[in-house]
Amino acid sequence: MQATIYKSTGSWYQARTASGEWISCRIKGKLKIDEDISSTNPVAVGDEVILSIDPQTGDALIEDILPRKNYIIRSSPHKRGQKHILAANLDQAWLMVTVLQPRTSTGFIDRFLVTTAAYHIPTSIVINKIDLLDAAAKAIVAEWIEVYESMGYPVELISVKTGEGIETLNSRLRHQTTLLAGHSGVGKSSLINALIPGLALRVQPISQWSEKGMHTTTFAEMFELPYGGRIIDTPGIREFGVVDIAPEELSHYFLDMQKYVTSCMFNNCLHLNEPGCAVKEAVEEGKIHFKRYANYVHILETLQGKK
Ligand SMILES: Nc1nc2c(ncn2[C@@H]2O[C@H](COP(=O)(O)OP(=O)(O)OP(=O)(O)O)[C@@H](O)[C@H]2O)c(=O)[nH]1
Ligand SMILES: [Mg+2]
Ligand SMILES: [Zn+2]
Repeated sequence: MQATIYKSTGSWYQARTASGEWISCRIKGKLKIDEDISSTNPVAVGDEVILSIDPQTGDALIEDILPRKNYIIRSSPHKRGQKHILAANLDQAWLMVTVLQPRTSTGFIDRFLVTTAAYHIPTSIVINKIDLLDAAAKAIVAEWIEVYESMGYPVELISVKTGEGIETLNSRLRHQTTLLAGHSGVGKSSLINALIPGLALRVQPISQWSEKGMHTTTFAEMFELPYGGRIIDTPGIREFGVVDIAPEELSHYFLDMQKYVTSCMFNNCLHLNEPGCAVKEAVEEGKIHFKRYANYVHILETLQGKK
């Protein structure tokens, strides 16, 4: 029997069959796992699985995972080598960010965008809590819009609190499977509550002293949208480590660098100190934002194991 994984707690899973039946299941002891991926979670939300019923206990077991169309994977910098799949089989990813309460860094944004580019997942940036913006924060938002829209990432400005911008999101979610990711406290679960009447997911104010979220959502879970389509709520990500990308490939996934890399003198140019580097030239001429380049160098160093 085939089913889709809607929720994963690590020890049990909530699956839904094509006919709409909900089944809670566990992983079969000797499930064959894709060795190339080697993540801490072998089965992720969005996975299509084959279930069987154990004749002795009556438990539903995950026998097999069907090949994934795509997935988003990250590492935790504090647990070296440990990789985690956020979700699989996505049509798009939405990265929710905030300038205030909490502050999202461009380093975090760029690490996420590199990963979704590498797996060919269309990605948008959703800036929430625009009701809180003062003049300085508005300037940061304007800069993000300019930098990211110019390389093709849609940027949406919303406030779940006032409802501003929410209506326009519906048409972009319809009939799509969308992953919603971001730091804890940016308002992911609040947005899903606003989109699905009666859902009432738990939300919590951010901590007053640290200005950071409280990690309210603890497991990824997918929800059906009233107009067709599915959205995946995820636990807040503290740090998003880029994995499984070769250092010499990295610049191909920086959409603003992509068009310059073929003009570098060396075809294995890492765009650091090589002569005739078209990427560095574009940075010096202001065609690539210097912060994007700084984030590139930082990610490159982590991929090379220097950090
Ligand atoms: N001012 C303001 N507060 C908001 C807005 N959206 C959400 N919040 C508040 O932000 C806090 C965190 O919201 P959550 O929805 O729990 O955040 P989350 O991203 O799901 O957090 P985790 O589950 O920890 O990852 C709550 O107190 C919300 O009421 C907004 O547009 N403006
Ligand atoms: Mg949440
Ligand atoms: Zn170069």
